[in-house]
Amino acid sequence: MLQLQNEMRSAVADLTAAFRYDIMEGLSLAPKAIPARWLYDRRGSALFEAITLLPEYYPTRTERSILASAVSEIAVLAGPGRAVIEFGSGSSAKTRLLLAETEPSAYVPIDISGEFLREVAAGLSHAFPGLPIYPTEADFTCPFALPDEIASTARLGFFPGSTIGNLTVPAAVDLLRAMAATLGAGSMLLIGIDRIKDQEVLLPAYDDTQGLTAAFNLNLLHRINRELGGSIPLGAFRHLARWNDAEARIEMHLEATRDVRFEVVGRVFSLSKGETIHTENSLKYGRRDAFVLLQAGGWNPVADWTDDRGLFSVILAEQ
Ligand code: AVI
Repeated sequence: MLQLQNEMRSAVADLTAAFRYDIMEGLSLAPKAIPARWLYDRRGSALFEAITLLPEYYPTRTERSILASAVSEIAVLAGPGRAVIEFGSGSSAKTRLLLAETEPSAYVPIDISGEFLREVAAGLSHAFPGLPIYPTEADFTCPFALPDEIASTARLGFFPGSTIGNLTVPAAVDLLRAMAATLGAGSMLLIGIDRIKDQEVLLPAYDDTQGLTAAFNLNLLHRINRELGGSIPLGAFRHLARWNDAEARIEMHLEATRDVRFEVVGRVFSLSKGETIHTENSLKYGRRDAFVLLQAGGWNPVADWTDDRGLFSVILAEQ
């Protein structure tokens, strides 16, 4: 018990130190940029969940409807008896679809938040009473071990939501390679990847009329003030979403609406009016770009599915 408490305390201390480091580093860059992972504190995660329900935010419901119509084909291609390994917070609707159809031998949800994992596992064990579930608390961007119980079981990795799009291309390739190494020879990967499309569809998805995406982005400044004792005047910033065509990505920024100076951990930072803090990239991929990305990451596409407007891709790949 004491050891667990000490481990939890040191994990929290590590996270706080990493947050402080990334913020101080990111605010010192020119142009300023902060890694997107810090958008997801408790409030940020709740706001993101709310974003996925917005009429403008097409990825979640489009991916879900693609999966609903493709899942029986996926089940045939993957075959029964695989352990399904889900990377990141299991959005239960999509996971349930997959578990219901693919006759898995086990389910391994992987998430950095133990609390979240326990909730997911409890919900799913009611819905799938005979299915062994092995919640695994890990940062899947770093090397980690799968549970011993599935040591000799064929695996199907599941990485929905186009989370891969929040990484730069080299980081995405590294992650896909790490997944290939973790899942092992003979494994398959089912991945959701958002597509390049018209700005008329993309921009509202990242700058909605209800202002939820703006609140999600601005929450980062609240977090810096609260956790690092910052003095950032929140009213001096606005949410900005823009399409970077050369990089095929939506960028989120926090733009200074006037010249502004503030302190974080005793250091003074300043921005001129119009200057921004870059807070997120969401890369979009054409069909062939996505195949090339997967191949560079050690995965050969076997089949892919899209919706009738070609907004989103679900791809099944093998090693
Ligand atoms: C989590 N990720 C795939 C979302 C996206 O679409 O890039 C994060 C997000 N940012 C703003 N809205 C949603």
